[in-house]
Amino acid sequence: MMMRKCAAVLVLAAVAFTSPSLEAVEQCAVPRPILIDTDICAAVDDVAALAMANVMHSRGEARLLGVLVNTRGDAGAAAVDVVNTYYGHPDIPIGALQPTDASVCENYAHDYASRLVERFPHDLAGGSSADNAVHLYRKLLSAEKDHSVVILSLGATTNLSALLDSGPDEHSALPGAALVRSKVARMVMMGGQYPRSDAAEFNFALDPASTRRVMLDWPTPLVFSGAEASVKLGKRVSTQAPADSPVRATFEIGFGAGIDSDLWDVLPVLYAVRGSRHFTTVPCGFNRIADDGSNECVPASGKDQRYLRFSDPSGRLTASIEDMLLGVP
Ligand SMILES: [Ca+2]
Repeated sequence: MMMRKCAAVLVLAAVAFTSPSLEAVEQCAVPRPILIDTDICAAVDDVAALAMANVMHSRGEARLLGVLVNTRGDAGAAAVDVVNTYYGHPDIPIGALQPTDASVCENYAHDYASRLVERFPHDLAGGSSADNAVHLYRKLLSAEKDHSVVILSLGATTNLSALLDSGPDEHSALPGAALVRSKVARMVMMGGQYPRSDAAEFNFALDPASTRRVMLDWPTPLVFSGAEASVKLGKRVSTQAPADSPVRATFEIGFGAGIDSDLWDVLPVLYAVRGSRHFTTVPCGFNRIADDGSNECVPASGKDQRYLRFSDPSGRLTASIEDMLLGVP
């Protein structure tokens, strides 16, 4: 019955050239098809988020269609392949912002990406050997049902802005914005602070012009998870996960063994896959981006932009996330 209702909702949206409501999306498309756009290398978060997506993919809650890297360092895409390979999904497509370069993330989390690549099995040599991120977005989106894909933006918005600007190719005759409108149900973005940032948040400040472009022109609902929404964990992962786990290694390198620290990217993954069970959404109006990447929700009509509220006073949700990261594949 639910599948029939979902099909009707999605067909109606397609006929009306609109996006289905957030609530309809949450009830439909299980396992949920997701794409992750990551600044892997910059913070430990991205490895944890990618690990969760792999676990949910194995459990049949999500379908991880592909991973797009938005950092320039060549090791980033190979580090994604390390995590996917560990969880038994070595062939999940990986795209990269190109051209890549020799930059490392030594200022962040002790450059765990390069160290993972040295220590753990994978077969993608690096971002220069990966598909171009925008090309891969277009290929993967065009193969999915209309209004079905949830994009998770966990870093810079550079690939997303380039996707909007992309032209027709061998995968789709639609230009980028139309392809997104056709295939994407919504995008969940870690970035900003709500309802207004005290100072520019890291992700939005990586490429403020692209962030502003996405807020103005992205043609589906947007849901933001801000700097104020984080969980503190890592102690158990870095001491109890299997010794051959690249997730354990990342926490050891980035935080140190036995240390709990703040993570942000895991929350949007949970929301994207499981919907509003653990969260409430608050209308943002329009997320206005200043030149430095700082943000503010301002009243607007015609936009469906919301931010997440999350609380976990019992710590149960945080523990369940850490349980997922502890799991043996
Ligand atoms: Ca990130």
